[in-house]
Amino acid sequence: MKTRITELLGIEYPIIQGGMAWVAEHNLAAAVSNAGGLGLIGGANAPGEVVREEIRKAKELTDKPFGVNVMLLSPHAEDVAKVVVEEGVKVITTGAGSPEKYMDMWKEAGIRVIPVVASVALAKRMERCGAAAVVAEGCESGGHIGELTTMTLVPQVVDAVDIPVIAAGGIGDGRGFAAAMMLGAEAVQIGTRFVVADESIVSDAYKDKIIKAKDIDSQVTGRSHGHPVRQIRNQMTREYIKKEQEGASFEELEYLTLGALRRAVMEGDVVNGTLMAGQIAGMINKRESCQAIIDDIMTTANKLLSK
Ligand code: TUI
Repeated sequence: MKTRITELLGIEYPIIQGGMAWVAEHNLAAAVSNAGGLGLIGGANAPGEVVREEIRKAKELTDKPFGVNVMLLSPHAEDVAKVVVEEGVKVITTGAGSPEKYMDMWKEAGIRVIPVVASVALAKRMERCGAAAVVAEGCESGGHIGELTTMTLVPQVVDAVDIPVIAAGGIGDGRGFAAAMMLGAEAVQIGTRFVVADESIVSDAYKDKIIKAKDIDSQVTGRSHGHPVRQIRNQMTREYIKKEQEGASFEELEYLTLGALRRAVMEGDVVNGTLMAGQIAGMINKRESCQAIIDDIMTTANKLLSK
């Protein structure tokens, strides 16, 4: 299947892996790229030198294109923004903010910049400052989210910009892929289904929570301080939301989640850890390789779209 995104990025299938904090490290990114999609290394809150090492390790595992996600709320975003240029990364996605101040530097380096947006206004601004495409991410996604659903956001962004649009949020199989194409998207970004991939380094306990999750098992924390995060409900989310309702300060809430994503991913702490996952978790019921995931999505999507 060819779209402007497959052409732009030199990939076989229009599937991009989400740049998930702690989860999207070099093994997963390389596996997705080797399977014909675009793998991404998630910069998250990591220092520039850690991201540099991740990029170098990914290069050892694949000669296919891969990208880096720069998380703009990170205290190291500026450093990471420079490291990606120095390491010759070809594609950057950004999240949780506007990458305007880095655009000139990245474009001069010939990098294709694909900001993740949650509104039409930001999509238009990104097109004006030279983005090659945008990811329109609905609030079905795991992690930090905006207000609109994928079904409403994607067609509005498609109508508002001329650059290609990648749909994200609540897409985990060939039906979701086909639906996104119907909304005018030219690729999809998938996160949660890749969290449970064989090549993902995420703890077994975290993967099991996604596999066992039902449709209503995700919850959004952090609405009270403007940083809503979707994750699977557990003791931590219950305590967090209770404290939010009691009017706890941002600092107190932050303290509750300090290092919690790392604990979930690396140590399998599914009780007090942060289990970021999208609403699609209820539909994900097995572990498989990245190749099997991509093949399954494309086989179903091709059948549906040729009907
Ligand atoms: O960035 C994401 N997802 C993420 S980042 C992350 S790490 C984190 N952990 C806790 C708190 C905050 C971050 C986990 N998941 N997705 C892309 C995304 N970007 N979703 C929403 C946005 C967004 C929201 C508002 C982008 C821009 C924006 O406003 C910018 C502006 O200037 O208007």
